[in-house]
Amino acid sequence: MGDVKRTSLPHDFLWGVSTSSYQIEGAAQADGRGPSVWDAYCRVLGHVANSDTGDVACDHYHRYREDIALMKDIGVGAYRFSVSWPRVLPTGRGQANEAGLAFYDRLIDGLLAAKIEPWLCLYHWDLPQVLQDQGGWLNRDIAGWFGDYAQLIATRFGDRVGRFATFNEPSVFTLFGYGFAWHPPGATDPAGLYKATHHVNLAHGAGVDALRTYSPSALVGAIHNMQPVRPVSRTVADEAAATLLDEHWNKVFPEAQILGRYPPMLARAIEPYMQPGDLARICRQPDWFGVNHYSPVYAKADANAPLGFAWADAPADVPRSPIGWQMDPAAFRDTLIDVHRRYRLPIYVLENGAGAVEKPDAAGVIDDRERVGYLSDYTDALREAIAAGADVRGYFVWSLLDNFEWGAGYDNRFGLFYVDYQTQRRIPKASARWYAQLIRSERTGVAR
Ligand code: GCO
Repeated sequence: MGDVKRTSLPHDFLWGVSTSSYQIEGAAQADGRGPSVWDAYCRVLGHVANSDTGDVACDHYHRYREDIALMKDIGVGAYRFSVSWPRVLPTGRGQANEAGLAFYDRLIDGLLAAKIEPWLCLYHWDLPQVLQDQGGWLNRDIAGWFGDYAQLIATRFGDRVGRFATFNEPSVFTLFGYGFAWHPPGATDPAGLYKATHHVNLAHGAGVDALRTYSPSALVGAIHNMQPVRPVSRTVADEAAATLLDEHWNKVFPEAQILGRYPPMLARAIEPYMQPGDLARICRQPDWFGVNHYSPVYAKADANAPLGFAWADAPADVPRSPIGWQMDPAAFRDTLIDVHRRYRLPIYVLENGAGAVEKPDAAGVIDDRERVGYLSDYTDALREAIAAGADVRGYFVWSLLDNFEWGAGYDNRFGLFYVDYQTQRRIPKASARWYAQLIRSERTGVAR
């Protein structure tokens, strides 16, 4: 792909890194933070590998200054993080927790001082447990609760934050939480899934309205995992499974939010939970489209699964990352081109990266060449997408730090920086140096 490397990126192309609150902050009991659904879910045996929890995580709550310094060292122009709803509103709504808000003030001010643009996501899955106790995403009132939370955040931080996202990967937390019981609340309840899906979309609409009202200059969007869904075989049943998973995974949120419609199969399933005017409450033209992408996914029919389909393994012979995820940069390129054609919005890749089970060698070095290979191939694919006309304006690596990888606990590491959880020491991996070099060469126009 020699020519591809010379494809020039827009001069203001944004290089960044991403994290999320529950995965890195720790300080679960500090300064009045309330419990989230993940705190509760982690405590049930069997939910998370090694019974890991986010109680301490990377202790970013106390070490954010050091983490900003790491970002500055790499030279990123932007940092995407999420606010922990229960840290700023321990009871979900009503009285705000000043100490929690003050943490994000310090973080944002530190980023701005380091000339790193803060990108703030309102929801990366850590719903206040008290709201779960009132029905959580099954309670239609949650759209209003989310709107009030968005108002608080816009009012408090809108003077310094210019980019807001409502939700991170709504399809993942709804499908895993209500379809497969892999995330809180651990349900396998198709009716609950359809209802929760619709209520998340209503909350998105309410959130966008609040952000735009209380922070009028903000540029607002949402972050969607977009991955081609492939049938594991060419049978009619597996093809139908892939089409249905594709509606859940790639369509039911962005199509409702941007095009004002539900995809055909899910439109029928969601219909009973809709009220007149709902799609008009959901549909808002965003300012940008956030894409998270790692690999294609495979679907198969499964008559015993609650939704009639199941995840399937990728074919045995495909290239894989160290934790077994398929590596297919062409699928990334095609996804970006497809998102561009469908939505015609500025695209920011807000997550891409590779997981590994790794540790420093005897010399204390983490030579993560597989991750470097992955990032190199995927950023080349991004250039190809741009050369083909996709309006991609930024790319953020997942993740700055190794962190709490949901059901996999701390075993799977995605960081550019290794975290020694015993000492909380951060160690740059080879990929951190590679990324710094990439950013530097793009900035100075030096050919790679
Ligand atoms: C997300 C992701 C992250 C994961 C990452 C690696 O939704 O943003 O799930 O939180 O850590 O995708 O799996």
